[in-house]
Amino acid sequence: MSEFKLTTVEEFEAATERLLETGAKVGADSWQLRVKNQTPHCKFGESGVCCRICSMGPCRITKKAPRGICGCDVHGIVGRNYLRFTAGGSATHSDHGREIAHTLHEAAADGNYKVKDPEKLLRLAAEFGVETEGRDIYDVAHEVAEAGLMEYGKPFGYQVFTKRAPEHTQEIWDREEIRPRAIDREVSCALHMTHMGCSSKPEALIRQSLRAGLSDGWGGSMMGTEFSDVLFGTPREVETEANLGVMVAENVNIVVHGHDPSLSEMICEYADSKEMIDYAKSMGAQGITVSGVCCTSNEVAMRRGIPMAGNFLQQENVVLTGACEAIVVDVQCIFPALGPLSKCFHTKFITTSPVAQMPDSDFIRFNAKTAGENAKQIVKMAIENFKNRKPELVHIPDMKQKAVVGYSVEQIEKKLDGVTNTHVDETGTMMPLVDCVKAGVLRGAVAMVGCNNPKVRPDAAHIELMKKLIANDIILVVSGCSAQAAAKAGLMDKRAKDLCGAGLKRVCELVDIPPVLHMGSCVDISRMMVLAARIAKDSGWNISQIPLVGCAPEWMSEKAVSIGNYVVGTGIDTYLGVEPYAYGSEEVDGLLKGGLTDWVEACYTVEHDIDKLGDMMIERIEEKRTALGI
Ligand code: MSK
Repeated sequence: MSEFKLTTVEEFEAATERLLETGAKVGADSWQLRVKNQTPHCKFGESGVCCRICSMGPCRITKKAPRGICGCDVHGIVGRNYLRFTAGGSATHSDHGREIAHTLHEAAADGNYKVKDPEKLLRLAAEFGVETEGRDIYDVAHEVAEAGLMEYGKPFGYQVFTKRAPEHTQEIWDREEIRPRAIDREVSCALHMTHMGCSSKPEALIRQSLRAGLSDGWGGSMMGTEFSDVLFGTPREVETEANLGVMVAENVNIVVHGHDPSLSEMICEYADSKEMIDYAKSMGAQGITVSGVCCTSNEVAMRRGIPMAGNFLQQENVVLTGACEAIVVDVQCIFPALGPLSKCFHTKFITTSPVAQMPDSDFIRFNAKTAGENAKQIVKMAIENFKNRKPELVHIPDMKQKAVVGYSVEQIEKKLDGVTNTHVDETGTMMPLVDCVKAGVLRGAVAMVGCNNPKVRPDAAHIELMKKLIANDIILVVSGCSAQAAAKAGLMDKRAKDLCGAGLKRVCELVDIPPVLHMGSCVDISRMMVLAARIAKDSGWNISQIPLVGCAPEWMSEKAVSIGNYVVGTGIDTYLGVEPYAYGSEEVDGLLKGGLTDWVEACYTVEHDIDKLGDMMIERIEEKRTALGI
């Protein structure tokens, strides 16, 4: 086995520089150039003090003009903007979950989509009160899907999955009136509250931000995760590779990008068929390589071991290799820049969702009924495009790392069971993990998630923080683009145990895991909520007492704010490396960075110095340990 060495951020950057040289040759634009054009950013927008909710404005709050035309002060304006930002994220995640529910409703024994995890389906049926005795599994699947869809618009009651939380958390949600009702209602209510002439009280706006976030994390996102597991299988430990070097120059390269696994699963299925591989060979290629970007990549990596070409700010790089026959996208986090960029190369930019339509793309409308035909058409298009490559533009950076991924809650339980050899009932136990924390072998855990953002040196914050935390015996559970940063660096290679403190190293060896556990895509942060709930129940601690914090050092999207709100709303202190657009109001800023603790026992900390951010998380974990007397 070759010697293990992490890939450095400097090496990532050198590879990108080389690709940008190709880009310059063909007149391609890039995010690096666009950032320069957009800097400095508008301070009104950045601090959240610009209101364009009605057409009397836009109003911008300054010392000279302390109120908008309607009389709203800076706190109301910033609070409204924050709530709208959250609602955007919550709607987006939840609509993803809804799509998966519709796909489950289409599942059939002889159809495009089948039930791959019937045990999980039966567990969900029990939660939704769906009868299973003597019924066909597909009848059950359709009724569970319908029950899930009802969670979006039901007129009464609360999100079913909130019952998964410990009693104490549920009591807080009820006391603070933030237990989420129907998912769509929380988004609509957010838009209603922020309409001209409605709420301008920061407390009310931030309270609804938490509730809209919780409707995502304990509603739409959780549904997205659970129903995807039923359809495509619950992730299990699997080996894969990460970084641009996973693309193969001799093969037809298809890159899947976005979030919804319904399309990418089908593409993987067809790209792996003998018919398509033979067709690729007949066109002069040696085979077909499917790799991924962003969370679609995480989905297929976790379930099939499909390699990860890169994360958010690497999406243009896959085209710049000159070896990408097709970049196929579904929804979310897709740069419209891919359209014009792909025109500089032979790459087909294929959009597939009515939700994410973009200029300069080939639109192949994808839906569950025609999924097989759609996927086949896309794979064929990519194969037929191989001959159009310009060999002089092809350069794939020789850079990749091995990674072990697939740590669903179920897989973590199984791993722990393997260590203890104790009897585990159907819900498993987290006690071995809790015992390690109590004994101090593990100091605690950090849930690191989120994007890249050009405001932070890409990937550096994720990777440096992870290295620091594992050296301090803090285990990481990660998702989204944070997970891909870790995989690209090599932190998901089991040999990364050698970078850990003695305690975590021992745990990695005993349990046979890497120190950074890939839990999936953005919607899969719901897995982390379930994990926290299970640890709380098994340990007898409240979630807010667990030596655990959340972190999004390079976040950028509305979804990330929605996530932050449900993580904090669940009682987990959350550390950010990028400031939300809220610092223009002392009241809103004060609530987010402290006041929320009185409501939900957790709040945000924002720190731009990444090393300090790491120190603060370690300090908070140690404070929690001291408070527990461990
Ligand atoms: S893809 S939301 S850039 S994590 Fe889920 Fe990555 Fe952030 Fe998109």
